Amino acid sequence: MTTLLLDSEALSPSSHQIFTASHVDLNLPHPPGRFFRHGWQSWTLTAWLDPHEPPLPIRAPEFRAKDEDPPYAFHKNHVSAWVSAVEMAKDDILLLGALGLSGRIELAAHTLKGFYEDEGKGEWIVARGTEDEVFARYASLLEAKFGKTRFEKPPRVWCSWYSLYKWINEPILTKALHGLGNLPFDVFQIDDGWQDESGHWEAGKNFPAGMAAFAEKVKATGRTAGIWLSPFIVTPNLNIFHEHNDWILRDEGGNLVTAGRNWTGTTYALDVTRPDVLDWLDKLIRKVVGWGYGYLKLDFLYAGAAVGKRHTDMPREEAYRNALKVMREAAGDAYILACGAPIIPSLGLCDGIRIGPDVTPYWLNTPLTVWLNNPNDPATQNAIRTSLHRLWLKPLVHIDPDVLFFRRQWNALTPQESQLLQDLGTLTGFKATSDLPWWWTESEREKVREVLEAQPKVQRLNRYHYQIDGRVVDFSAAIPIPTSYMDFPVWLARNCGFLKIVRHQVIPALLAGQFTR
Ligand code: 9PG
Repeated sequence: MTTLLLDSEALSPSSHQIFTASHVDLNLPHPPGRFFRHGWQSWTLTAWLDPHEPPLPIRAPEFRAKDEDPPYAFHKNHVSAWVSAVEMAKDDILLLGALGLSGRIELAAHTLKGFYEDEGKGEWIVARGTEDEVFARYASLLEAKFGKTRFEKPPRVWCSWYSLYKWINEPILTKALHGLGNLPFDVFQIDDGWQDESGHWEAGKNFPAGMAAFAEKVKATGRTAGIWLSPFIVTPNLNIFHEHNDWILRDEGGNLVTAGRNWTGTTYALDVTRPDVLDWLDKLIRKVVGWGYGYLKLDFLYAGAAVGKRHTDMPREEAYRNALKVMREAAGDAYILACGAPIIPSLGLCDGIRIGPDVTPYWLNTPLTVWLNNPNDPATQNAIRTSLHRLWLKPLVHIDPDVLFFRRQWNALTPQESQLLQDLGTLTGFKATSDLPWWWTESEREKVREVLEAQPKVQRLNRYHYQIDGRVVDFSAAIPIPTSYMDFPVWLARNCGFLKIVRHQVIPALLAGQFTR
């Protein structure tokens, strides 16, 4: 073990140093005003936090597996994945960043403690300067180490999830595809629901003509066909779960490792170091690309880096990156959007990456976010907060803040909240929506065209204020992290939250599907 002791005051403004060590202790002259916490995967909280407030664990275990970096879920101090920063004075930021795959940084009183989870040695950067300067410096080192997206411009995407959820079928998607007319969408992407189960990657009963036939329909409109897959997780009802039970990752005690819940129940993680699993992943991606899909949204990727005892013993994020590389090679020229993905280990192997939790057609689901202490939960406020703190990744990879809402129908966001999300889409340059075209009024449809075509001048004024073509946009409303110190029973919070999902997400989806069969 090599611990490097550094005194932050030895670093002059606008400078940086690079070191190799397994541990770095960066002593601060006084407790910082703010601490930048970077979440492990797409959905995990990323924000400037008040270091005096201790971390609050997510109260429901199924969300800890899905949303957090599980080994640190109950850590007494704040732990940041790969990079952290502290605010020592106004415009005087100190950043400590790892250039290796398993780097973590803990804030312990006056010390930033960097460590590699696998105890290995690795590179670190310490930088001092303005917020823009230090994050740009870190990003350029990451680019040199891991590479960047291969596509110049992010695609403009229609995605089926945030209107139809899993209730998709061939007729309704065909209607949506044709309803887009000549709006400038580059990709038409089918989300979760086309398959019968995650792990059995064949057209389900709602796509009787098969997935290749649907890709043909999309391509005939001049667009790229996109499809969703969660290649690293399987559900327990599947043949592969029973026939290849040894493919499932186990913990040290021999128990199967669950990868949290999705909309259909508990999922399990594959052991992605097994040659037979890698071969299966390779064939899966080649099959889907062979069907005609040129845009792959690969979701729940964190499961590839779950904690467990693997066939080949290696650090979990290295196992993840190797498996992603296999899929990258199998995908050829297809665009890969990584979702639910550990951020740094995905760089250079994906073209786009989701940088926040899912949006919803409402601001916050109070029972799920506030009562359960889960700022990673799907909700537009949570999505804006985390995505906004990851804009510094833009030079490396297309950053996807999730879809924008243009519809007023089936949308409980206020016009100001919808606009804020659209402005975030403009900042990232990654513009997508799930609105069903027949939900738009004529003027909403025109707004879609305008936003998709716009290339405004964007200027960062300060942390939460941007100027977009002369208009000042204030994101402050999304920044607070509301918490509750009341001990609501977890079952009650879950059920109340679920009611909100039914009211605003499930019912509109079911009604839309009902009339299109
Ligand atoms: C499809 C979706 C969409 C979405 C992804 C991911 O059960 N859950 O709490 C849960 C939360 C988020 C989630 C799925 C399930 O979202 O981010 O864009 O593709 O999967 O299932």
